[in-house]
Amino acid sequence: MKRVDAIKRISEQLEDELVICNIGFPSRELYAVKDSPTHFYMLGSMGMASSIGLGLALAQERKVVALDGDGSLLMNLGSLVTIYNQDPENFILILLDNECYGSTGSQCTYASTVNLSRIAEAVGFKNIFSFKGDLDLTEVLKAEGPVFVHAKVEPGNADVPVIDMEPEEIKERFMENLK
Ligand SMILES: Cc1ncc(C[n+]2csc(CCOP(=O)(O)OP(=O)(O)O)c2C)c(N)n1
Ligand SMILES: [Mg+2]
Repeated sequence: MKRVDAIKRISEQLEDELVICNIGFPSRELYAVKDSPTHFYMLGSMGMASSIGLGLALAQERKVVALDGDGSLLMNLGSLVTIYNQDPENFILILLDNECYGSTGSQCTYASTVNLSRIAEAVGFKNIFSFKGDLDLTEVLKAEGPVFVHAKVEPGNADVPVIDMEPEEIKERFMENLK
């Protein structure tokens, strides 16, 4: 399954959950597949989707889904430790693992030799789901958080345009939806 198909499958199963999406093509693909004021598209640093998602889950009661990448999670592995210790029951971290820095030319990451869900398990996450094919989130959405979802996807980016919203617009629309 390509990352864009995984994103499509995830977005069709979500309702009013808040979504924090990883920088680069994942955000562009989500924006192209389905845009919503419940989406926050990361346009800045790698590694921050899980941390922003955690902060948001702790700050309010709605369910938060963070879509992260293997390269980004590897850049901020400590985030798993913080998430586990903060224990937000309304937080789902979905790792779209293509074993590469897909957005910048598909250079390999170490996700091909290190199993990132085993790391989440070792940290203490109780609810971990692994997918290689169809991303049926029925059980994931019922599970108590923090939940870690490990989805293996194929490398490659969809041919989608850049997001035609200013960063301020994305932030303000998202914050308005939160009120
Ligand atoms: C701190 C930092 N370093 C480098 C970049 C450049 N950059 C943007 S996206 C990306 C690759 C992200 O890889 P991954 O998180 O695995 O997501 P994928 O594109 O593979 O879905 C890189 C290197 C950045 N935005 N921030
Ligand atoms: Mg990747």
